[in-house]
Amino acid sequence: MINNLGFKGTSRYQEALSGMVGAALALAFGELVASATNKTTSLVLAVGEFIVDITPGDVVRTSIETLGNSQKIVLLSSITILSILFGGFLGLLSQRYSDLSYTLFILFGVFGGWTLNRDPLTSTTAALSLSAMATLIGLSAFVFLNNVLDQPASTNFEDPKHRYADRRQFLSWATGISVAAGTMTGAGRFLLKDDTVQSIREKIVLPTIEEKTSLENSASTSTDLSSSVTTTLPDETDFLTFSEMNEIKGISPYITPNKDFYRIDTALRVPTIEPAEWSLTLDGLVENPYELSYEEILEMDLTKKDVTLTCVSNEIGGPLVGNAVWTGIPLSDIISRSKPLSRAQQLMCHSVDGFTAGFPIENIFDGRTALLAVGMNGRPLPVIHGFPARLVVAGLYGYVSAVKWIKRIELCTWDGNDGYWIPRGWSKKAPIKISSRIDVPRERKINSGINAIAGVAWAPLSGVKTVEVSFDSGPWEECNLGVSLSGESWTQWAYKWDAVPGRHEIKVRAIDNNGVVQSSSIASPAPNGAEGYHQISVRVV
Ligand SMILES: Nc1nc2c(c(=O)[nH]1)N[C@H]1C(S)=C(S)[C@@H](COP(=O)(O)O)O[C@H]1N2
Ligand SMILES: [Mo]
Repeated sequence: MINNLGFKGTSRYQEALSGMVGAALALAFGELVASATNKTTSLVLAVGEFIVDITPGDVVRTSIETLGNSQKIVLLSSITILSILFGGFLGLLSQRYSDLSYTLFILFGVFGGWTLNRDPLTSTTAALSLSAMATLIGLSAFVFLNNVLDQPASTNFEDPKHRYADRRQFLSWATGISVAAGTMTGAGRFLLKDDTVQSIREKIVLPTIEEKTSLENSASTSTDLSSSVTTTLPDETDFLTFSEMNEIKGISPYITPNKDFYRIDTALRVPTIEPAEWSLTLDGLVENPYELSYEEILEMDLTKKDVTLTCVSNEIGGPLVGNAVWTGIPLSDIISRSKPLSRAQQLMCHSVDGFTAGFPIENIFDGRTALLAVGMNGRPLPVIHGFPARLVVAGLYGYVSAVKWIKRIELCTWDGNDGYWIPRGWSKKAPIKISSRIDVPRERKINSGINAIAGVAWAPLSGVKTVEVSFDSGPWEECNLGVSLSGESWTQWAYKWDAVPGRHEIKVRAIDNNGVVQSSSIASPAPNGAEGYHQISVRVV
């Protein structure tokens, strides 16, 4: 506003501030309602989901597939900051074109509501009411602060003291509303309903399952291996026991503890599902569509299998792989009961969060482990790993099979039915490639003399037959292997190396039980998994 002496009565930053505070309040209200009710996603998250969805797969394929927690935080903070900056722009605009700026503010709210309505976990009613209320509250604060700004502080414009008084009043309102916004966001975090599901989960006791072999005892000594076993102990003597292998400092334990298991998903908000309100639907090209409740699943014939799960985005030597004991129902049982039509080719699996993945129906009848899993390492699935139920299919990358928070299995054809990642540039079929990783030594500087070189290797479904290491591009030398309970899980390996001073390059490769040697060509993760040998360089002193 221009006063009669030609001075601006307010500074630019104050003008911007009114819009920023309005936007912040609207977002904060969204956070509060989302956390307190668990019936809707927050506005910031909904916009984040929209951005993740529209980002072209071939541009940032890998970074989105492996959208890590830190990237999620960066995304959500950027949205928050940009929205508040946009509010600032509207604030500046409002000084000249107030109607236009208020209209844009409302349109911004409509956009938020629209993204919210796309979110599979939010009902249309919830999306509409939350966005309408957030917009109204934000806009009211915006208009109100503008009015405070516009109030002539005094008729005596020459007295600077009065202008300060005016500004002080505005600032205290702006601060007050910002504090309210902060409190709302904080209170929302405090109220988060996730705890309910977490405590329900903690009370669940999975039915005990018949132990199958004697391997169990040797296995359970050093890690929490409450596993069942699919094969017998190999009789070759160069196999080391679990405890011997796990004694090597720094090697990945044979069973990855739940807390260390890698996590990959597109979920900006982890779905929290109460088992009593959940069911799994089987439908599509079937004669007998039906539903299963959590309770019914626990009463069925549960089995335990150890299966290595890995992400297609895992780089050579990367951390996105783990081996766990999964408790669940064979998918073959569940699918047979639905009586698939002969036209059915693919199992399209849907998560409550909208994620989908599809894989060949043959894979559940070809003898491999393919489970509707409810347990991980003897405990109900952790919430981030898919509670109450997920799929685990041996030998297939996670993005085509391992759907977490599953709610529906739809039988369909290959044509015209693609899982989430397929249009984003990843292959439709994705068997896990033979791979090996060096875990030890973790340090890049080691002492000369006897050192352990050790790690893990996996080659589903046939299993790892041999692991070899090569020093400074010299001949391949055979390593000792740890016991692997089946071809579906990884194998620990170790090599006793008499290190001589100097710089050395060490690389590793695996050979599977069919004699297939791990590929030496270099391939990046997209479109169907990385290839190449993991190599480290150490300095021996
Ligand atoms: N609902 C849902 N399930 C999902 C995904 C996802 O984004 N959403 N990602 C898949 C991918 S790409 C992988 S590698 C595995 C990872 O499972 P984890 O997080 O339990 O290790 O989950 C799969 N299941
Ligand atoms: Mo993945």
